[in-house]
Amino acid sequence: MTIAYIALGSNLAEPLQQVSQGLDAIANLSQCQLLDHSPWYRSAPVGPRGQPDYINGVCAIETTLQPLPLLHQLQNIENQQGRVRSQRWGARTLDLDILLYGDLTLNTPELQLPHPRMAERNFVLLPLADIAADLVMPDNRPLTQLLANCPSGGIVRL
Ligand code: A4P
Ligand code: MG
Repeated sequence: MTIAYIALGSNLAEPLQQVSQGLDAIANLSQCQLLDHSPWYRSAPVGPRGQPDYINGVCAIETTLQPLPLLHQLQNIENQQGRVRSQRWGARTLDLDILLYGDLTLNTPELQLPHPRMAERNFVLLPLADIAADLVMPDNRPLTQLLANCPSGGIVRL
């Protein structure tokens, strides 16, 4: 059993409904148990301008799935909720990223762990801290340190 943290994000087609439905779908995955989830946040878009604000949150699961099968299950959920990949960092109905899988560090083209951009993103770090305040990264940096070094604007807790 491994504890993994998953980031949820949406900025299209009723985002709050998309992330809530995504969370339900994660809770229903086989070999996964939902342990906890954060409140939802509204955040200004990072990436291409002119796209709507995002709804973001984080959940914790305990799983016996290996990292790649877990990624594929999450991509299935994204696809079921109408995800179309057109532009990198562009608007999307649902984005599910694996932030951490235990203390595993992985650097393959298909999957990088921890998620390579999580330290720069308050819409990931704040909800993560809501459910795992004492978390320490695989490289021994505490989450509190990442948060202290991350820009703090453009985000509201719902
Ligand atoms: N991939 C590699 N590592 C991972 C991982 N740890 N978890 C690969 C999930 N996927 C991972 O992702 C592209 C590829 O990343 C996948 O095929 C997978 O093999 P994608 O979901 O198809 O495309 P993407 O999400 O547009 O790309 P990317 O680079 O994951 O984007 P980010 O970094 O997730 O950024 N602004 C706000 N406010 N809130 C947001 O949630 N999200 C993004 C997306 C941009 N701006 C945002 C938000
Ligand atoms: Mg993604």
